[in-house]
Amino acid sequence: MAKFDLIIRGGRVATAADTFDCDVAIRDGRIAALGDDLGTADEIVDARGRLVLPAGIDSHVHLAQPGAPGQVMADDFESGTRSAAFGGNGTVLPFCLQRRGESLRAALEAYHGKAAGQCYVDTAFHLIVTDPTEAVLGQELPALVADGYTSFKVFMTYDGLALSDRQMLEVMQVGRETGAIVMIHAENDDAIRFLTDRLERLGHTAPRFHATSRPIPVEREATHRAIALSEIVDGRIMIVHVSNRPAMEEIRRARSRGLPVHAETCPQYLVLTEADLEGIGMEGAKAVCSPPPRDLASQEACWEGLRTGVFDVFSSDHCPFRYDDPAGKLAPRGRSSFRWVPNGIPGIAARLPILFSEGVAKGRIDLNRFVALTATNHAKIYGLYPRKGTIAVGCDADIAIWDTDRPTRITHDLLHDACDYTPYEGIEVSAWPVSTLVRGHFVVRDGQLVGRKGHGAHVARAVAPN
Ligand code: DUC
Ligand code: ZN
Ligand code: ZN
Repeated sequence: MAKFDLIIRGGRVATAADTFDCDVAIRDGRIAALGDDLGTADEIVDARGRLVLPAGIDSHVHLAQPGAPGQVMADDFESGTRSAAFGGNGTVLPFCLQRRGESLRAALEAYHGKAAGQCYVDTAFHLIVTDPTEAVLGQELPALVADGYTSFKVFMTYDGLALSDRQMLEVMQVGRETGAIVMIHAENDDAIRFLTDRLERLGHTAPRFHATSRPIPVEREATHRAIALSEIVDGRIMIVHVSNRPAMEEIRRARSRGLPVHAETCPQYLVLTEADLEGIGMEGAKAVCSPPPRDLASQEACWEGLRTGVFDVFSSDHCPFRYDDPAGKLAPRGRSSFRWVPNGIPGIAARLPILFSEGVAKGRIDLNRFVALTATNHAKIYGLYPRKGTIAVGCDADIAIWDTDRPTRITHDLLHDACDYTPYEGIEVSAWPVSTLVRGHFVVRDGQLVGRKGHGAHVARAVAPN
């Protein structure tokens, strides 16, 4: 009998700490040995000339999330996790949205129902808290943390989602007491409403005014306030989808005072700008997300933040809506104002090739930082480490095999999601994750889907150490 199930032979392996040439042996879904001459295996995969990296963990994705009336998210768990696998990811963390009046348990049951048997890669849910009742705060959240749902998201804007400062404090206090991390969508709701109403009165309704309605101070103020609230309860927070330098400065200042403030940025803030919201008719709606893409200086700031550690994680914020679809972006609710365009863009498959090509290949970040930003730090912060997020003996064999000499023009058909466009159409990348393994099984192999729908499992998470 062969010693191992699979050996990935001859590749260059990188973790968040080291880069080394070795073979990777897998048994029963886990990494069983690293080294040379590891012995026999049922299957040997030749990875010479390839990079062998921890599969990506994308800790910010929206799949099958209910939205405003008439809006339908393009990806369900099947198409979303399929696209994730084509983009080199082994685990994704989608949000489970509590609707007001609904219990979190009921919301979770519905999400598990949608995901069961549908996933190609592993999943773990964050909980979006929109209705922090006494029962939610006192009973449901602590019990759910104990069950392995160790992160909550709260919104400072959006009808039906936004919490008051008091409510944010209540949720953060539960985070403090249970060890869960609270993720924050930081934008000032009143300022957005004020600006949106004014723009509409002036007849400024084209998609490009989405950015005008959410300028940088809207994000900076809310980031500052979220940090101050977390300081009051001494809680650990993650500021998600940070788009610009002034917001980064708030985070940097908080860290320099020793506060446990984490931060995330996303591909749209590296390669898109406000100009992508322009275009004929509603074309710019394809780039409508919040916070909006900014300018070239903001892109540079975000690169600096990735390099210097302001950002712990780089996620896609995959939030897919079709464009030419009654439930999508073109004519939301039959109207053509940016106000009604569903906020969010797809990116689950494009995230890693973009960061690798623009970051590692162009010398902005090194390979080990790439691994930290795309896998290891997600696992550490969200309680999946050391089971996931690195290549070491005993870990789940979640691995992406990369061709780093593969000039590719991103087109929507490469991404295998259920959207009808990508905002990254036409971007040239130099590398692509050609194979993805989840717990030792190929999901994508040499660019072909070979995995079994249903192989992806839900993973209970620990509370991460401070
Ligand atoms: N916030 C997100 O996290 N995703 C998409 C839209 C939004 O506002
Ligand atoms: Zn958000
Ligand atoms: Zn999001």
